[in-house]
Amino acid sequence: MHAEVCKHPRVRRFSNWVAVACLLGSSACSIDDVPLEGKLCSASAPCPDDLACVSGVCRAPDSMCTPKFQVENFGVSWQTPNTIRWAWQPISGADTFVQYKLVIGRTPEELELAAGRALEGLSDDQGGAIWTQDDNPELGQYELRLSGDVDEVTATITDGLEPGVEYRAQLLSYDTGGCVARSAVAVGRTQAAPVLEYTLFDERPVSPGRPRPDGAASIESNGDQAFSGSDYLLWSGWPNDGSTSSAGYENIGIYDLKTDPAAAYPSLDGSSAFVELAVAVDGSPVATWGEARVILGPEAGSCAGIEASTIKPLALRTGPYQLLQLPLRAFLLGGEPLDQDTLRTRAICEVSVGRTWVRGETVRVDAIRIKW
Ligand SMILES: [Ca+2]
Repeated sequence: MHAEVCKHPRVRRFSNWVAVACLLGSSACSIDDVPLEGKLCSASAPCPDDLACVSGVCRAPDSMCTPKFQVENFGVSWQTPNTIRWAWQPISGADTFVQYKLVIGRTPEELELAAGRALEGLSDDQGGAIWTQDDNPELGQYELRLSGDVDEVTATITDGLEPGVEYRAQLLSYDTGGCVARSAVAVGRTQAAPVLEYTLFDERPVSPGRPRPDGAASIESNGDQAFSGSDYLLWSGWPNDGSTSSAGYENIGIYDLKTDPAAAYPSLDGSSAFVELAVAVDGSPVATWGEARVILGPEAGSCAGIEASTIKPLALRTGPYQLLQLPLRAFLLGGEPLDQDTLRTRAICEVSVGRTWVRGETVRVDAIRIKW
């Protein structure tokens, strides 16, 4: 008759079992063991079997509370060799929202283990099996900031995944009542590793491209600041000279590339091709409305008369470099996905990311490639 008895679900609350257990003289048994719902908990002090440790407090599991905040249509919106973008639709309002957590695993057992740990309030390092707002800030927000509109958070990207592997994920939605709704389980498989690539920017010399924004971004050389090699693109942000009030929109990347698809990447496969770029934002860890853009010229080798294709909204992480992998088929040009014919006949003129940057934020971009 030790602690095990007191933590057994049958002795939850003021039951006779507790009294019996305590009368039998267990030193580990005291009135502190009851009531157990609302009790503080941790990895070393777990809740009894029928309660979940949610954010450090024992709570009744999902089946015993009615979630006030839920999502529907949780699923995969795209995959690349090392990333999967998961998407959903909230069906409840912002007033009941607390946060999302996304759990991911390779097997049902791994997923359940990750979900259990997340429900206990545990997390892991950047990436891993439990994704919270500490990994991707949008998971802590009902809507994206600085959009000028209401743009609900409906997607997040898990990166650092292995190529050609099946992953399953579940979205946990936390509400203001302390209840957690678990979405349906979605299953995706990362693409196989790419076999070919074409570099748009990494190290000097840069084929005809130039840093954007023109005159404000530069190519710097410092191995500690670069994602790979020593060269990287740097935009130092809005000048603190009163010329920008507090924030403004800008696209950061490389432009005037004038690629010739037939010469540079004749075997490009639009079904698997993605643009990869490393982006490091030094700024506030808040998910704002953003976009990635691939600008196309009218024909091979020409950027006279350009047209922008975009992925939006795209929330960027702050901190160390994030290696974005964005499928070319996910970029919309005039409302239609980029197709093989466009990619094989028209120049790529620009690859960039854009959003409203607050004064003081700086951006580095490196290692921009098309891979397929
Ligand atoms: Ca580089």
